[in-house]
Amino acid sequence: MNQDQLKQLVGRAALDYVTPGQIVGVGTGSTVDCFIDALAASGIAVAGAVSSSERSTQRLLKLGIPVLDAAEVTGLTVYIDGADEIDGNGFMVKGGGAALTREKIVADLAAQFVCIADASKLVQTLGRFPLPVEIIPMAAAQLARRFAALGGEARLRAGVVTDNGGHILDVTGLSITAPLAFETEVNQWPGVVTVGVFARHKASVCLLGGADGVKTLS
Ligand code: ABF
Repeated sequence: MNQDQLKQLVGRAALDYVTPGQIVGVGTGSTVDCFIDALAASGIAVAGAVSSSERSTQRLLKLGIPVLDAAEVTGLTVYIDGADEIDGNGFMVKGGGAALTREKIVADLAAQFVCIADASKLVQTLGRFPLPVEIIPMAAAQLARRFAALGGEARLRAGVVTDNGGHILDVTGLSITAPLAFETEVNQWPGVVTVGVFARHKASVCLLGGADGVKTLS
């Protein structure tokens, strides 16, 4: 199976974590697009979705799935989202789709985070994928210096303004061996809106699509 077929496989597999009548948290990206399409085709009548991006919102609405604002719920049973990298502990790098801030907000509402990914996303150590960081533009130069002190090279993602009006730094050259400590440290740097390490909000379950089908890591 090619990567698209693997994304469709895990998108369908995530339906096992959705029950009729509930409100589901929905992430962003091409794998999540497969989940949204599978959900719409499944006939599972969810009460609605809390979405992590305009991209996912448009897709959900087009397929007839109501979208609620995060402020309208007090919590979610499940949040379904992709990742750019995931390690064996469920720690992730996310943000390739520039939606990391709202993804973390919606993940924070959910009791369970189900990550759906093709096997190419599984890594031993996070950092091979350029780490996305949503920032306040005026802090860009100082944050680049801070990442350089950690061995990273930060580049502004050209032509991208997030749904929140923020800019994105992509940081290459990092080896994130302690994701929780790294996320906690970088979160405190002035000008950082969201760092794309999801360790405090790690995946409780990962559905990994590979040649042998879907592997469930938890
Ligand atoms: C999203 O999933 C983003 O955080 C991440 O970049 C993306 C992965 O996208 P795709 O499923 O298209 O590989 O949550």
